[in-house]
Amino acid sequence: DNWSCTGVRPAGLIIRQKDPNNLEMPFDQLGEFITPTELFYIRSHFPTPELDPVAYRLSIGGAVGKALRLSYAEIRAMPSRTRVATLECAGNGRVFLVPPVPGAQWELGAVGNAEWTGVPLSLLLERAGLADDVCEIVLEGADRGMPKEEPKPPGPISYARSIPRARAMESDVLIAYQMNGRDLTPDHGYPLRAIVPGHYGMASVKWLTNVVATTQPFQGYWQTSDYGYWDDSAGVPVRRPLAEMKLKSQIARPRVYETLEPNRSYCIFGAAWAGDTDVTEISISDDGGASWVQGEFLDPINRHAWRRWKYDWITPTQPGRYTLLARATGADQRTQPDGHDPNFGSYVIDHPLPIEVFVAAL
Ligand code: MTE
Ligand code: MO
Repeated sequence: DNWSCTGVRPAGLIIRQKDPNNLEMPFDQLGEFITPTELFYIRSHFPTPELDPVAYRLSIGGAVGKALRLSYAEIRAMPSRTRVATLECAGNGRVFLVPPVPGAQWELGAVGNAEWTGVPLSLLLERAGLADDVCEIVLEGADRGMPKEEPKPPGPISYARSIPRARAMESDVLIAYQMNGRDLTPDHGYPLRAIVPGHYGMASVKWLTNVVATTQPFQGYWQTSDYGYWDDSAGVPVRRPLAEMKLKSQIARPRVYETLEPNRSYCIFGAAWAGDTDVTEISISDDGGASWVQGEFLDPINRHAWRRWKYDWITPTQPGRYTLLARATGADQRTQPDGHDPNFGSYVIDHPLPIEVFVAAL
């Protein structure tokens, strides 16, 4: 009956778009710390490319001393690192925005936490030798097509994103070939993908074929038109690329419109994460934010990985509708904002998302 903390987990994903594959995890199936690969959301702009690992080459070029072309076997023979990182799509939670905005109507499940194994990108960049004036590293995938939104480029383009040079040189940025101890699945980027821990998912380029060192900020479609926001902190709005995931928490159980027995114990269960700070506190409200209580974490702090949390709730005795909220606080004492910032358009839905439930009459 009360399965909220037991981790019962029927497998399966929800289709948001059939082709290309855009599927989300039913977030009420949150269980273990590591999201099983078969439950991990898939977000692809174009059909999954079929890449032959024998013919496959990864090019490292641009403003480097010595351009490299590496085979899959060569990459796999290099020193590797394994780390856990949470990936969240910048549009996760979009269905909660009122009025509705265009784009895949993600509920809570365009987020997951996996263990990634691969070669630190810094190792490859050190081998290639970055020119002094390199400011960014562009990551390009093998998938190509016409983007959906205006302004459209003159012809098909490959999916590409950049990260700042300093970030690219951090040892936790991986050219990954394994997810949860197995070779990447085709939808998750086989044979190789980037993993940029702490950044929204769009930075973790799948089917990675080109790494390009640039001396100018990259102006690609998914860096400027899409996955960008308006920064008006200087008084004049400036378009900037999305980067670090914002502090956020989500309730996995109960589910939206779940009906609960009155005056019973119920384990409210969820997860919280952040891109550039550690999550240190979790607060829960059962009255739409009028009052808050502290929940407890089930996972220790582990930079760039989420922390699952719970709160042992006694459901109200009064029947009716209740709005549950969860709000995380970071090590820097920041908390989630009250509402969505329109400067982020249809992205960065980082305010506490209301989960409405019903308490039945006795
Ligand atoms: N990489 C390529 N080549 N093509 C893509 O469409 N989508 C990005 C990113 N990497 C994408 C990509 C986005 S928007 C997200 S949220 C993550 O991949 C999703 O990774 P996943 O499908 O493994 O969950
Ligand atoms: Mo995304």
